[in-house]
Amino acid sequence: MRSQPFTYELPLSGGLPSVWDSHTTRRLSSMKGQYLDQAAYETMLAREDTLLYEVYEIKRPEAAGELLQGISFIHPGKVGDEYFMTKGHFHQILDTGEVYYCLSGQGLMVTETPEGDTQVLEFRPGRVLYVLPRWAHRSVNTSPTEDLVFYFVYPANAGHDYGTIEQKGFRKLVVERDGQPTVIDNPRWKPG
Ligand code: M6P
Ligand code: ZN
Repeated sequence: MRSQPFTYELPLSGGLPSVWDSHTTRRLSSMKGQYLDQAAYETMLAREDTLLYEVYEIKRPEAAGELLQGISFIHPGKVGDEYFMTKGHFHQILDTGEVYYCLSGQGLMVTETPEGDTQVLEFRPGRVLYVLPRWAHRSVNTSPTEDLVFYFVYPANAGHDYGTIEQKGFRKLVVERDGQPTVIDNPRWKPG
């Protein structure tokens, strides 16, 4: 791990960073129960365990004061009418935020608090999205053809809490309606 201040390149066009330490890939099989159209999910999975998104990260100690950063590529596609998206998470240390900088593509970020406030932010190249502490976040690629590519940075000790979202999902979903990305209430979301 680097022990001196360092630099690296992030292509503004959305290409690979010039350095990274870990490359995480997430496939359809890791999203069980997350997509609304379960039949479409099963049919698609039976055909192929499609690659949905990839994260390149610069390793840092998971210590207070350090910042974790990297670049994510969400590939284009849909499961039924619902666009490819990240699992989404709260931070384990709930009171920690995150900054995203969109490099290329188009998409939406679905966010919500444990109390049920929701907010959907739009990714555009050159736009910063600031996720407040306490807000769960999921990134959705709404382009039919292009990757959604963004840089992210968050406190290295924040951790990922996936459990709540895996069990309950997000309150809002992003689906295609009449050819347009549309935010709908998650019909399967239940309080408690
Ligand atoms: C962003 C960051 C990462 C996160 C990744 C994928 O790049 O928030 O910390 O891991 O998205 O999202 P998820 O972990 O929810 O699958
Ligand atoms: Zn996060």
